[in-house]
Amino acid sequence: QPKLDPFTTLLELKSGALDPERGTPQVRTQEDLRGFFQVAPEDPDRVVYQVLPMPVPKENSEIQCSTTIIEPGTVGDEYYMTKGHFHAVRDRSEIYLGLSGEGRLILATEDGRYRVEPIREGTINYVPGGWAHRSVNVGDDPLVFFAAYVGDAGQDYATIERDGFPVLIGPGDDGPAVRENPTY
Ligand code: PAN
Ligand code: ZN
Repeated sequence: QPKLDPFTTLLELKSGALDPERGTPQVRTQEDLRGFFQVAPEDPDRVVYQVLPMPVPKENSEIQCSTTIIEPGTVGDEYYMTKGHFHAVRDRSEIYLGLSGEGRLILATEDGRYRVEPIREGTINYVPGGWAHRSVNVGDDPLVFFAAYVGDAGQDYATIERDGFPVLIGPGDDGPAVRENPTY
């Protein structure tokens, strides 16, 4: 017998809003990102990003999905970004679909290889298992994308909090600049 009933939710493509909301939005402030940016929060209560979930059981027979909305802004020399994570079950993969704004997706392996990919309206980023991933808003408007991933993937934030990513992205002379992370 099927475990779940079908459902339909309207995703507003520009804003990322879900109607009806299907779970409690997860709100991340500058304070929540302490230890992920290179410097301490400048305006601790300010919202950096929100994740609007469509929860299903966290099992590998299911597909988790959500929209992420990252506000424009910076802390120190870095653009607003997500914490970033490896999947707790390392080989679990994910797909991002860009909806609006301008962003970058930083991906990194545990042995230090990295890639920087674009996120904007219409991009589809494939995040293979084993690659940590962090999204960065490099534009002046909110960055919005939809994510779908294997249901039991889970998120390992601790490894990123300890080691960071090989590169950082912040404002440069000719737009967004990718710099080596001195503390990686
Ligand atoms: C995404 C992320 C979301 C927020 O749904 O969870 O963009 O980023 P952090 O989880 O790094 O705070 C995803 O990659 N899920 O696996
Ligand atoms: Zn993920």
